[in-house]
Amino acid sequence: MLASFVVVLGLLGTGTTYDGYKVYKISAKTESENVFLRHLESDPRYDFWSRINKVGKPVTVMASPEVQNELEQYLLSHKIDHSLEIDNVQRTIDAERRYHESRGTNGRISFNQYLRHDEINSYLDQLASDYPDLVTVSTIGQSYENRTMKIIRISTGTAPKPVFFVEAGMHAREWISPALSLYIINQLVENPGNRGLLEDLDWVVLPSLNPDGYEFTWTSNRMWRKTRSPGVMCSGTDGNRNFGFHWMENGASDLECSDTYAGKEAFSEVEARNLRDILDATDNIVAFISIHSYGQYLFYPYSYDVGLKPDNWQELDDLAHKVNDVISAINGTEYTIGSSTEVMYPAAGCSDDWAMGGAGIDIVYVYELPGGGKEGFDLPPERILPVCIETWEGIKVMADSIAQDAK
Ligand code: 0X9
Ligand code: ZN
Repeated sequence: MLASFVVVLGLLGTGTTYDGYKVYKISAKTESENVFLRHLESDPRYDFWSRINKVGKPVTVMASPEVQNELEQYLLSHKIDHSLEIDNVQRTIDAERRYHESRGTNGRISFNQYLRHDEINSYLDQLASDYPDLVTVSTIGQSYENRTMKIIRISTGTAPKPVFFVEAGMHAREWISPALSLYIINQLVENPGNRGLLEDLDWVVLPSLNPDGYEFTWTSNRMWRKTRSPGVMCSGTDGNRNFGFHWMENGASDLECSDTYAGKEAFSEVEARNLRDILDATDNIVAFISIHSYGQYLFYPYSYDVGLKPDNWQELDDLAHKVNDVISAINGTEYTIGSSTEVMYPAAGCSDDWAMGGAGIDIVYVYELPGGGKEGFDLPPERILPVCIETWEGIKVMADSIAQDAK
C-alpha cells in the first residue's frame, strides 16, 4: 500500500491536481465507529484534514476519485454518518488562484488576498524602513531550502517590555495563519489607534514558520502540511510534532509518509530549531500564541498526554472564555475551549507544549481559526478580513489581560 502511495506521489510531482477530489464530513456516533475511522486514517490514500476526535465531533477527509466509491461503501456498510463537503477540491483551488492573479498588491498590504513568502518578508522590511522607531526586523535563520525566516519586534520607548510572541505559518496549507499574523502586525504598526497595546508590552511576530512548505502549497500541492526536508520515501516532517518536549510520546507518527511524522529526532527541522532558539534568546516572553486552522478551537497546553493541565489552567481557561465572548459577539463565531487533549486529541511535540514546558512561558495558546466552511483550508480570500477583524478583537482582550498581569 505504501509503495502505491509513493507512486501516486511521484506521479503527482509538481503541480498536484485535485481534480475530482471530494471532501467528506464524517461523524462517528460511538467509540466503535471511531475505531473504523482510525482504520481509515491509517490508510494513506485518505487525507484526513482534521484528526480523529472525540465521538460526536466530525472529521473531514479528502478522497481521490479512485477511492471515493470504496470510502462511501465502507461508511455505508458501517452505518457511519457522513456528508459531502466539497465536490471538487481543484475548483476551489483554481478560484483562489484566479483571485490572487487578478489583483496586484496595491499599496503596502492588502487583506483581500494571501501573500507569498517573499511578499511577507517585503512587507516586514517595508515597515522596518517606514517605522524605524517602532519596528525592528531580524532574521532568525534560513529554512531547509534556504528561505529567509524573519521576525518583527514592535516596541515603543527605549526599555524592553514583557513580550507577547505570535507564531504563525507552522502548517503550510493553513493560509489564514500567516494572513492573521500580518493583520496583527498591520494593526499594531500602522493603526495609531492601537498604540495603547504597546504601552505595557512588546510584540514579536514570526509570520512564516514553514516557508518551504508554504511556497510548496503555492507552486505544487495546495494541501501540503509539513516541512520540505527530504526523507527516504516521502518528504517533510510535521513541524508541530518536532519540538523536543515529550517528543513522540503520543499522537505523532514515526512513518515518514504520515502527515503527523514527528521527524528523525526532536528538533530535526531547522525551522523548529529557529523558533526554539529565538524563544530562548528573547528575554521576558510572557505570552505565546501559535496560530493554526481550522476548527475554531482555543487550546492551552499540555497536548502531549491526556488529562495533563498546567497549574495555571484555570486562569488560561477563564481568559480563553473572555476571548471567545468578544469574538462571538461580532459574527457569532464560537470557539471550543480547553486543553487540546481534552477537546481534541493528544499530540506530542507541538510548539505550544515546548513554549510552556521547554521555554517556561506561562500564558500559551493555540488558535485554530475558522475554516472556509465547505472550503476547509481554502478559506476564500474575501473571508480573510472578516476572520482577521473578529480574531484581532479576541487577541486584544488577551493582550490587555496579559499586560495587566505583567505590571
Ligand atoms: O494537529 C495539530 O498540530 C493541530 N491541529 S491542525 O489541524 N492545525 O494541524 C492541533 C495541535 C494540538 N494542540 C496543541 N498543540 N495544543
Ligand atoms: Zn495546523
